[in-house]
Amino acid sequence: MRCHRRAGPYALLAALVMAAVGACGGAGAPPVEALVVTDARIVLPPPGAGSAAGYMRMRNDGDAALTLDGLASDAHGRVEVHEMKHEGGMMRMREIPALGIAPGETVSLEPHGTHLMLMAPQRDLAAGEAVTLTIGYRIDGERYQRVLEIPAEAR
Ligand SMILES: [Cu+2]
Repeated sequence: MRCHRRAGPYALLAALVMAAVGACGGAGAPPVEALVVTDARIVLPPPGAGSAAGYMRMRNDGDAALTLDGLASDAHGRVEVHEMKHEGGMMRMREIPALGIAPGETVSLEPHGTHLMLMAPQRDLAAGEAVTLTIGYRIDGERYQRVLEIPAEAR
């Protein structure tokens, strides 16, 4: 149990209360289950075009902030989180190196918004196949991961 995020004059009282109820931080999911991913899909590029896109909802069910910390695909050499930015009248993609998700927050990765970019394909993927995506994240400096089978679909 890690309760050291609390600070200030009430820290000791809070720690005592939490020790009394036998839980750290209340009703939220434990860190190993904090990241909940739903509606995940991968959209394949046209043949030979390179990068695929990943869309999903990521929810933090825990009591502490969560930061993404490393993504990997069994079918790609590199996976990044990208955001879309207006720059000089054009939409450009930019990497978000460490996406943060607050407790209770849901981040939607969707077309024309923040998304995953699955780059440097290592094998041919057909629609209907699944990609094994590993999502690493940190909570209070500890590392956890989710491993998901995500269906690939044609654009
Ligand atoms: Cu992108």
